[in-house]
Amino acid sequence: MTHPKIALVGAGQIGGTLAMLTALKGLGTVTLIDVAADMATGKALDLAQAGAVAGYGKNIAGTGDYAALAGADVVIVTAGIPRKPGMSRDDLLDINCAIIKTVGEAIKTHAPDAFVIVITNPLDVMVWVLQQSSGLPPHKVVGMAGILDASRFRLFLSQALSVAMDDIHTLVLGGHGDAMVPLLDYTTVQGIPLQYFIDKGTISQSMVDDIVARTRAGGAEIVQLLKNGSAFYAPAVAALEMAQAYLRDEKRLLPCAAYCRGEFGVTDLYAGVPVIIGAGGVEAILDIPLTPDTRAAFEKSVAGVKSLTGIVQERLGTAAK
Ligand code: TXD
Repeated sequence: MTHPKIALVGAGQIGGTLAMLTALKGLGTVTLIDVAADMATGKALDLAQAGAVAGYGKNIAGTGDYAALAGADVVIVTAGIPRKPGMSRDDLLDINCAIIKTVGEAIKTHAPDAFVIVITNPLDVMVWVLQQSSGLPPHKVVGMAGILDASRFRLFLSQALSVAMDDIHTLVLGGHGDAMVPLLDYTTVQGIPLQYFIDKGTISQSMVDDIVARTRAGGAEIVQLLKNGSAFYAPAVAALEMAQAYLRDEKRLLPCAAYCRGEFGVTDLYAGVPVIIGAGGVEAILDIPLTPDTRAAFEKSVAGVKSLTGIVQERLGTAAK
């Protein structure tokens, strides 16, 4: 695609950050869409003016009209409300479900060929609602969470090991919630397993356990500090990594919320799994072997997604099918 169109539904903290990053990376033209139309228009105008200095083009638009989705190659959805201190991601279910259903129907009408990246929480269920209400094929609808969770785990581990984050590779799978599963068996530093550093005494098992716990609470830690809103810089760069993999056919192997058809024993549900993202969207899901303990933790995490999705299926009825 020479000049791809990237539509950002939700022009709030993450949407606005996404717009700036997209423009700076030259990934494509940007259209901000928000029910707060003036806010979308104002941010677009501000970003276009920034282009005079930053050197990117002026192709940035803002509107409250979903018709502006037309022709979008990628749609990134952050429409919804974020958590407040003390709230769980699941507490956002009712209000964000209604919002995402509306957005999905708009995408069905205006951008049925787009690759859709959902960010709105509770993430795994919201991706399911978007896919069901848009009718897009499941491989063109994906959720952003695992990359963000892995970025938190990589930061904390790099601090503990005194190694560069770039050299740490890991996967965080399952639901994007307190039971998410960092895969310690698949965590390496330039290919050297984490266990080597534990055996050497560079880091203790209890320190690793603390890093897992801090990763699981990573979102709440920032919500508590910000008081009004949740993380937005890291979620934005994570979603952009997925969009770029699609637009440039990069065949990236990334942890994302993808529609499972039996992988890891998960059926008709979105869950965080290792996927390959390229021009075909989610081109593959890697059903990698898990140790019994990790498998049990994964199944526990996905059970939470399954029960929340079941609630939504009941509320939306067959219309969601
Ligand atoms: O890893 C992840 N997936 C999470 C996701 C990481 C961080 C944040 N997570 C969730 O993303 C968070 O819990 C929220 O559900 C979304 C968006 O977070 P953000 O911080 O960007 O929220 P804002 O700043 O409130 O922006 C949301 C915008 C706001 O401007 C609303 O006016 C708009 O969404 N909104 C809508 N836009 C279009 N259409 C509709 N219907 C709509 N309703 C609200």
